Amino acid sequence: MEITVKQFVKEFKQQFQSMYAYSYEEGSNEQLYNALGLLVKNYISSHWKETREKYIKNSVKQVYYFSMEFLPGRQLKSNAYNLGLLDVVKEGLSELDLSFDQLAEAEADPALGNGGLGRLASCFMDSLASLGMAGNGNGIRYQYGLFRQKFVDGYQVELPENWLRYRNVWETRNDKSTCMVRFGGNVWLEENHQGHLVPHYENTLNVLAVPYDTPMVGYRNDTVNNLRLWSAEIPVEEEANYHTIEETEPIKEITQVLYPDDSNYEGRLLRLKQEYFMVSAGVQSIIRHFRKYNVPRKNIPDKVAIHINDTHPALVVPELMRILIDEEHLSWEQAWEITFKTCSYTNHTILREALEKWPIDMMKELLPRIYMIIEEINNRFVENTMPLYGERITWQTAILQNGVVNMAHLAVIGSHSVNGVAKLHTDILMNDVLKDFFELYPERFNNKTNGITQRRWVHLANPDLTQLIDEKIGENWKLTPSELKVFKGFEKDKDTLNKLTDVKLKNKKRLAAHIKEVKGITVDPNALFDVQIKRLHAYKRQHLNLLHILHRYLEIKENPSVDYVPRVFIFGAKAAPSYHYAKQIIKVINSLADLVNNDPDVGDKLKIVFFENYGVSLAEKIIPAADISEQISLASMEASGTSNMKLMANGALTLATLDGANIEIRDFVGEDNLFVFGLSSKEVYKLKENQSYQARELYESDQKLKNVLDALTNGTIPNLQDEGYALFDSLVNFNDEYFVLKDFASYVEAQNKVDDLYKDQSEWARKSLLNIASSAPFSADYTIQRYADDIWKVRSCVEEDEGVHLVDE
Ligand code: T68
Repeated sequence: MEITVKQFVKEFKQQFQSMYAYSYEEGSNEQLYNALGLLVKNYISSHWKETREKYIKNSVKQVYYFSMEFLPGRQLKSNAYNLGLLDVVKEGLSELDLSFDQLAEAEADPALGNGGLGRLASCFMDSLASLGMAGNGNGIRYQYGLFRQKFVDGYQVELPENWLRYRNVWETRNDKSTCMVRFGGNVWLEENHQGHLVPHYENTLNVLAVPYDTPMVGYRNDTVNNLRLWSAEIPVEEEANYHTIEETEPIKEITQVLYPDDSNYEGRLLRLKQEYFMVSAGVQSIIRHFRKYNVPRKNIPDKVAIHINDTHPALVVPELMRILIDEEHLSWEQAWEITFKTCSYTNHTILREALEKWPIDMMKELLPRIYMIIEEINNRFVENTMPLYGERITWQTAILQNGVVNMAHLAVIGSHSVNGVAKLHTDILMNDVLKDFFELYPERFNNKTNGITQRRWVHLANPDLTQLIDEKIGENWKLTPSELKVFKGFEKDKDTLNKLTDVKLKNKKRLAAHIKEVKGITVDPNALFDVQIKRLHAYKRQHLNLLHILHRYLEIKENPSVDYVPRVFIFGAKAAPSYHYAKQIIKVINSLADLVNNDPDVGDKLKIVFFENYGVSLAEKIIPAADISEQISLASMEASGTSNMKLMANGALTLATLDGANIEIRDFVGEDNLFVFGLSSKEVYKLKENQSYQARELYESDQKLKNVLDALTNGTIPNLQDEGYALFDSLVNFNDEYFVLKDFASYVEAQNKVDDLYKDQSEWARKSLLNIASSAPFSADYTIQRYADDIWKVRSCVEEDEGVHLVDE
């Protein structure tokens, strides 16, 4: 976009004045940010309109990514960057004596997701737009995002996240495109004059779905796609029926708050309401938009792809059937053909406790018509499957089982494609979790390893690294990520390695200053920065990290001259509010931090920093400063992981089990350039199968491990209630479900190798460079290209010479 600094300055002043009726010099950071955001949005709006019109004019196939969660992060910088305006904006503001970075910090970070799944959805939005593909997001505009985490005396406390407090400049409320969503009541079918069975409804609760649209700006290609988030309101014509504020609550609460659990299915009625609300509004608006295309309904799959991000939006399948049958009057067979060809599904977890199974009674009562359709889908499935595959497989794969609706089964049966998010994960789906389905429909299964957008996670988060890469290999890698491999050619170049070390040090100094500011802890930027940032969960094994730190602490106490490389262990993690054990782990880490950080015997050898309120914005600060990336889940448990990719792209060396996408990281960067430890997934499966694991035996036979575990309960760590005992119990007395003790020795050994390598700074820098140069395959641009080719069958709508241009990896 062509705008001069002079023009920008003029427009910014005008924008501010028209909003606040005084001069910008008197504005607060929030006000200045709002004015700037709205101005940038103005610049976006013509492209937004043109993109939409172009798609309709050319009858372009549209992808709709249905997700209960999106984690876009702050948008000002990223939008200005993708538009090609960031430098102009920065320069213009500095002419006005304003700091861009300071204003950018005033933006609320919309925490409309729990973690990896929501962030992946947002990386995909960025890549879809940057590739010039017609990709729409469909989700919920939660009034409160994921809770704000605080530590009080080391315990996690959850506070409401009122992200809309100072308005949201990026969204546009779109009153022209509202939809009505119906819940409950009675439904019965009656034949009309044409002989169609039509449903009649009575006593339903009617909820108005109001869309708020947010532009998704492509990287320098004039494409602007749409993220549509729905908000629940009382229908205007029904307002008179509501007499008190309390009576309006059941409606307003539908989009009030995000469920804060990323791994445990609770089966709350409100959650089911949220899911159907988002799905129904989304599908209705797709069908409405499809009509603009003027093609027969049987061609819906040629013009529309609906993606189901985990099972949360799986009601898309019966909802699309409902609309096609009840409102478009198609036959069951016609509707099914369309639905199944339109939908595709991604699985993100193998955790049994996370699988959604809604009680039939609940579904029937809340969504009577939808339940009828699910029952019919199930009956037809059973009828078709039984004669070919027999009783066992049929009942194992049915949608209705033991009084529940199995949502994964609904998603698989209703989709033409089912994918996992890393090679190992997809293998596990095919051979274990969905193995019966793999027998029924082998052709539906495929792998799509996750990816990240380098634009946010490297170009913007790490400008100094970006500049160094530009200086060495030119700028092509920004449009063609695979070009990054050229950087490998510099692995022996002293100048490059020195500069790379300098960049890292500079980033670490910046993070050290932030640590000082928010935690009051002084850390040495020359120490090794060891980072584990992700949700807190037993399978991710933050407690394995904890045990290793405790081990180091005990060694230092015993022998203060022990030769450890000074380290800063950095954590960022939220625990689900009801996940007691995860919260106990947080408390123990925080108490250990108090002990270690204040022990004069320890000095700089060991520091622990547990950041509060980990999220996208904090990740952007931490990741560029990381030396070690901790990816230590029990093999087979982490579907993919994506912080592993972000950290690698920023030059951290990975310390990992062979789990999720860590395996692909190893394959791309080579065994010598990361640290692998622990059980393989095969070994984990075997150990579980033959039930031979005895955690207590390890505790009793390994003296070092015993010392560490005893330190959880013998008063070494101050200020604990029963949290140390809880950890000890789970690990020793309840046989250590995630094999922490089993992997401990090999983890400690790998950590010692990390120390050894760090002593050789130029060798460390060489490996770091190789990691950066090998990270291109994890560009979400490639991931999206594969979804587009294999699943959605959509193509770029921009000219060959515009924007991101992918050649093979
Ligand atoms: C994550 N899943 C996977 N779930 O754990 C991670 N779940 O391995 C993977 O990299 C990532 O998805 C992207 O594929 C989640 O983040 C959730 O957040 C979630 C939320 C609600 C309910 C269940």
